Amino acid sequence: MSTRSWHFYCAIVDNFGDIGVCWRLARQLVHERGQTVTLWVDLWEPARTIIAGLPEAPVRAVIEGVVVRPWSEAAAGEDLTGDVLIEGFGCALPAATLAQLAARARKPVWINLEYFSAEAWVPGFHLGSGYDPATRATRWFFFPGAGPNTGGILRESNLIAERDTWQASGRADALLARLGAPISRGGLKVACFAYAGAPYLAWLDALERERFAPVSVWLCGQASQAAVTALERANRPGLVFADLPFVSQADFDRLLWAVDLAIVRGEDSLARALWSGRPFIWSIYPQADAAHHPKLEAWLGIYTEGFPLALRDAYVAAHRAWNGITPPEALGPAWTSLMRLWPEWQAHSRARSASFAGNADLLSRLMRFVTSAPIRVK
Ligand code: TRH
Repeated sequence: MSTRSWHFYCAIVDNFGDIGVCWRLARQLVHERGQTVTLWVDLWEPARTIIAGLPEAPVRAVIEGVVVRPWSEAAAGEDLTGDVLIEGFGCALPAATLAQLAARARKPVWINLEYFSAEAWVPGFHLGSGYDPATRATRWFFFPGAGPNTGGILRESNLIAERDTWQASGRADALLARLGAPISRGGLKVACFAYAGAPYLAWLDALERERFAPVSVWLCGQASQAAVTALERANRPGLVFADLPFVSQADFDRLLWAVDLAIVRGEDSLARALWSGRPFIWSIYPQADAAHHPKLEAWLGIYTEGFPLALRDAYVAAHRAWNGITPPEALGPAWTSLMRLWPEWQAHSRARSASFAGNADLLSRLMRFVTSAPIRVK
């Protein structure tokens, strides 16, 4: 594919998922497809948490080949729209960008990159389009998803091979030591990156009760760290806790490759846990009107394909309790079952990772669409 110029806009609502996905995709476009990418970010400070090397002051910077700019620099007089214009998660583009889009005779391919969902409605909406009378441009809706007629899941082309090499190299302990995580040899290593409202008490009780070895619990992100501190972590002799610093995305991936089991949250860490090939629980981002519940059920329905019945039942029950579909007390029995099925859980996590990795990734699907998308000239 020829080199196109991409202008990619990201608004950071809260947390790190939006900028996390935009940054991974922007880098992939440059490194794997040789594209020219400008990533526009509205909030500089949270962007600096994810994009290492950004200067303190919000000014144009080139990081890993991606031009990163603050929205405040998006002013008339230079190209703000490129050949491909990506609106991250319906962020509503800056006024200067919209004005330029309206003024251009040859419109860019304008894509709204949506949130991942495995729900059944996604294939019907993926690559739907709408005409915007204000700019006289067509906007396409690109939905990441789990099935063939969706936008797929973000996965770097060398990720699985890199993971396999890394896991075989025995570098996990060195990584954990570097991150300041105490290592109990032979014990179960657990990483937890979840939201504030999760049933931590029920989970820690279950973890302690069902342990077949010493358990190290590495807490990522302030929400999990604060919640577990509130539960008096010192009073749990069977569990060793450590708060991890916020690490680079590369180290976050490796952390998931290093642990035996992870609790992850949001769409980006879900994908990374899937690619780890290790057992994980998805602490889904809570939404108004419990809209996240059908979203979770849809994912579980697809992800647990091929799980033996007992494993599937326990896995689904644990997710329902973790995410508030059933009461927290339901987590204990589900956890007991999961721990009894531990070798099977491990094997099926590996197998699902491999089968998902056999599907076309998000970038390939996006490139295929961009190459064939009709260009509107007005
Ligand atoms: O941060 P999140 O909770 O993001 C969420 C979701 O994306 C949600 O859909 C969105 O609507 C909401 O924000 C506003 O969870 P997520 O998606 O897993 O993103 C976390 C990112 O942070 C991911 O890219 C991994 C990265 N990360 C690190 O790079 N280092 C770390 O130490 C940790 C803990 C995370």
